[in-house]
Amino acid sequence: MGKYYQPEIETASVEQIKSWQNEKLVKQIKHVWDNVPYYRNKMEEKGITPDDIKSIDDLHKLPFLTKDDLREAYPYGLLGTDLKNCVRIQSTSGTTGKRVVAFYTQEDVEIWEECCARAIMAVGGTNEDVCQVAYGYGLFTGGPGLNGGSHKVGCLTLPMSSGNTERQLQFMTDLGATILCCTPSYAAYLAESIHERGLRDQIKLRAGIFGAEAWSENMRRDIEKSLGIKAYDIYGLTEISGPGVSFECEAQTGMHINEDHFIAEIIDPDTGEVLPEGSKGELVFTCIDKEAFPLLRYRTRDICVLTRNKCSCGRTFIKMTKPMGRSDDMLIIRGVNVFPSQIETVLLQQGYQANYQIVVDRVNNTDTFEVLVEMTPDLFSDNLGKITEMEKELVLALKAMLGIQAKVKLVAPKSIARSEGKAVRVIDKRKI
Ligand code: DLL
Repeated sequence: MGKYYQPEIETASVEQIKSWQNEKLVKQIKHVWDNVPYYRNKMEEKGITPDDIKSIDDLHKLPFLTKDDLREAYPYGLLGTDLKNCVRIQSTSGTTGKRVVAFYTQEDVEIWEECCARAIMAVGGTNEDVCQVAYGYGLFTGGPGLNGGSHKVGCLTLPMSSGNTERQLQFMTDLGATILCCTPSYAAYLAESIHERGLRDQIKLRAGIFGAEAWSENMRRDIEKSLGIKAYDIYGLTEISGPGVSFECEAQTGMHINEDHFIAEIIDPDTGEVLPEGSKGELVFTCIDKEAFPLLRYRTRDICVLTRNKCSCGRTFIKMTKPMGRSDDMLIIRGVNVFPSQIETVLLQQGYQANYQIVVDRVNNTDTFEVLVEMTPDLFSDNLGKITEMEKELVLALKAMLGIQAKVKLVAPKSIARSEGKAVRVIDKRKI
């Protein structure tokens, strides 16, 4: 059983990795300078040209990119190649209705799928495995990414997408799925459903590849125990490709970053200063071989720590800890990115004011999501039927914006506590 998808790369010496990075970075800067006027302008504003970037030691000279840049350049402003060379988009919901749209050439898709193949082989995946992909398919990157990786490894791939638990369990038992890919909350829900139905003896799962949202070591142990599997973390973001930017190995002590494609830095989120290895800060990625969507120094807003210790799995790629939080106000609820501003937009569109509170909790390993909304005096009603009707309308409008179901509770005008400083919009009771 081979445990690496590309052993010569995954176990290369650190000098070799740095030398690949130097070479690819210099080429990538030229590619971006020549093809992405938006980024070229940013470089010119900083007074630098491609000649200033000779190796990764010069990376800090480059300007950062943020989600605001993506919004400003939407949809085509950061494209690094002709649209006719692009074969795919993926997307996440973005703030105030504007989505993040990432583009891929065929080569970009190949590399992304290779990264996912590495993640599957790192959990012991081979062509004898049956890989059940229960991440969402479609615009979300989870399903398509792991699906492609599973094909590359040669697993029998079950492209289930998320939801429809009865069908998930039927295929899992009938076809003997051995690897499960989904969000940790969905894995926990599936585990619970398996026990409720007395199916524990009929499943053959041995590994899970769970990511797209924060989950704790406790949750890992719960899932491992209840399904009798080893549960591994996987990380990624749409802007940088999707799942597989980094992945966990048998050591289960952090995720190896695919450094032959992405250079990682940790910065101080307030000053932008690059911090030394081992410091906690915001993760920044530079894509060094993407053609269609070549983001440089993209600020992920995820807070974590990078360390390069010798790993028992033999991989030499640097490791990142699980994200420990965010440097912006984005929430991840049931694997879906949610910004308070999106909720505000919906409320204003529906004639409410921006007096609301989001309450998130995790009950039985599943996220609960409630939005309390103040009625305005003219919308105020003591007719219970009318209120239920208005709540239902808001549930639908929020679902259309966010893609997930919230519980909505309308409350009397002025009943949400006013704050003297920043409004307390979010009450996150999850202990992760
Ligand atoms: O969540 C890609 C993905 C799909 C990763 C399937 C893993 C598995 P986005 O929807 O763009 O992409 O959300 C990206 O999700 O910036 C993190 O804040 C968070 N995130 C992703 N993976 C993890 C993880 C996908 N393993 C945002 N642990 C990122 C904690 C994660 N947070």
